[in-house]
Amino acid sequence: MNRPIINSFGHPQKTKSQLLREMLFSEKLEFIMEAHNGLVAKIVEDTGFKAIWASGLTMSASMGVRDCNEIPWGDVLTLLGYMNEASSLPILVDADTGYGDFNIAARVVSKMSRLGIAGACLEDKTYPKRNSFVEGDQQLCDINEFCAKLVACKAAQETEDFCVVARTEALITGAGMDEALRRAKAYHAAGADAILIHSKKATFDEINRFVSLWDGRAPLVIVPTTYHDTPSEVFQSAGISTVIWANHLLRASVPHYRDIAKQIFSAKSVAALETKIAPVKEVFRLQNQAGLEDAERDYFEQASRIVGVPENV
Ligand code: SPV
Ligand code: MG
Repeated sequence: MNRPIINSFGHPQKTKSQLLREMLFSEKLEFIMEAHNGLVAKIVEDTGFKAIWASGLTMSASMGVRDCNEIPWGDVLTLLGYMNEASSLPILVDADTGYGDFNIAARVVSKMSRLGIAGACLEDKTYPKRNSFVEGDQQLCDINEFCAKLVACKAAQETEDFCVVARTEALITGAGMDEALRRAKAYHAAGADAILIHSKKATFDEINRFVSLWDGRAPLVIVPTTYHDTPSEVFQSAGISTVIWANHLLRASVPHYRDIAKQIFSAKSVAALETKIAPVKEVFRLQNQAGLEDAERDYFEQASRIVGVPENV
């Protein structure tokens, strides 16, 4: 939910979108971790992260489909609803290209903001998009068309602080640095709250060049998947606002799932695995099983006070 979280004194605290906005505009380098379901969202929160990236790649992969809009956007909303309830962290959604034209993108943003999602990131490729690291054709959409999409999305958001992050894929598609800067400036003028500048290079140099030419008119967000060896201090001193660790928990799960599945398959037994897997009790904790038991007790006690029916009847 995006409603203000109530603190222990009963005072409303900040909404999720306000929290995300503060991160984007803070002086300090901030980090956002990916999640692709409610369980992972809860683990990200438990770890200490302040926000979640609902990654298009990892949500798709977790459903066994490709990252090219194979999940219908209604299903993305359903998944986001679970993730948003499982964790109190703000979610920045990877909304791909907005799943269609300006009209579809605006409808999606309106629904996401009503669901309590903190922000949406839209990228300037043609629909259906392909993951930025997939070899082959990567098409930028028309700059005016994308600006109109951003204007429509900002007009459609139904919570004041909802953040629209505009992502340019100009460097990914090979359109060049000047085009990346031209687009980033236009997207900010069209209402984007922040700019995500993406690169598939193995070093930070390309993004660093972009940052050195950027006048700071909007915060910059990066996704260091390929330039993974760059220390975060370098991002901080370059003036980056926010780093997204976009796919690492999904990728971590693959070898672990495979390893455990292989062990059980070949041993035809689950003996000796307990130290390598989470206890069932930990799964219950992540699901907030205790919350259900507390609620049941409270409601039945209240009901028995109201109607005077003895407990356990
Ligand atoms: C995602 O996480 O789906 C992203 C980031 O869009 S990337 O995969 O690097 O394009
Ligand atoms: Mg994506």
